[in-house]
Amino acid sequence: MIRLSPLAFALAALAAAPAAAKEYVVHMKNSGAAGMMAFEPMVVNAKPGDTVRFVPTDASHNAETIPAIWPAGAPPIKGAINKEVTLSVTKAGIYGIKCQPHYAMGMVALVIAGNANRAAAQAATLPPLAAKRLKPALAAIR
Ligand SMILES: [Cu+2]
Repeated sequence: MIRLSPLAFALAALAAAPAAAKEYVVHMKNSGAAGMMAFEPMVVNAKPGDTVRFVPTDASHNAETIPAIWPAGAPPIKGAINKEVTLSVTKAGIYGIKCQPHYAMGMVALVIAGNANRAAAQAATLPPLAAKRLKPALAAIR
């Protein structure tokens, strides 16, 4: 007869449990690592079930969906200026987020939770400064 220790039972239970959902925080800033007008961090690697909070650390920013970079069937987000908005990662795929007032200045972010919409995301037409910041991250998605 095989007897399992309590520790073995505990480890087996841990292995069977789904990974805990995580909450990420992205700051909306006038100046960040990427330069002027930036989401920080600019890229979040997440999984379905996670949430990403976009926090108005500095004034006059918002966070909303870039329609060309959004998983099919995932509800879009549109935060008001100076308001926090939370993205619930419901579908696997790539989520593009922009600050509407500073989109042309390259204020964009990515939440990468899979590659389901990779071709569309990589082909998306973006304002030049937004493309400059996002294209390297998009090109790295396999
Ligand atoms: Cu902004």
